[in-house]
Amino acid sequence: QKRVKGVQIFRPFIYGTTAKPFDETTNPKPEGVPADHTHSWTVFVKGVDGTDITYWLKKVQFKLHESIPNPLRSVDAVAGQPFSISETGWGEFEINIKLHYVSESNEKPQSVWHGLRLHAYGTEEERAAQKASGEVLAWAYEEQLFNEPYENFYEILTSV
Ligand code: SLL
Repeated sequence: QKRVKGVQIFRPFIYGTTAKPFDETTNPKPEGVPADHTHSWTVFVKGVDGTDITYWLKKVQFKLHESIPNPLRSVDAVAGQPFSISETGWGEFEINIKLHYVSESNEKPQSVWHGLRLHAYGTEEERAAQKASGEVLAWAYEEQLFNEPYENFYEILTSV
């Protein structure tokens, strides 16, 4: 297996959370959700503008707060779909997001940390905009770097 020397391939992606307060009209609380839960939220890893990233990303593990049942969640790739987990809760916490690359890459998994945001944050204007939209987004744009990829993985990366 040979590496392609002097080559770096970047693939953009987005990870983060989207949270919504429960509200009788816009986001009613589903049956069975505990009384102290105030929000529904989603944590995800996805391509930019719906771009497929499953040709380089095989699996994502989300490590949630230990107060949540089954805090370690594993999501396998489905072509064209985001890797995501949806939950309900009451508190903010740090989520560990572990990225597992396709086996052809020979890359070890890498993890990033992301702070779940339930409550509006930022400047007064930003908070007002979030309240008006009914959602709190905490999204991060990232670029995955593949340094000197193996030849067959280089083929995969560049044939999309
Ligand atoms: C805090 N340090 O005190 C944080 C912890 C934990 C949030 C937040 C539980 C949801 C469930 C939940 O929302 N935990 O019971 O499924 O703010």
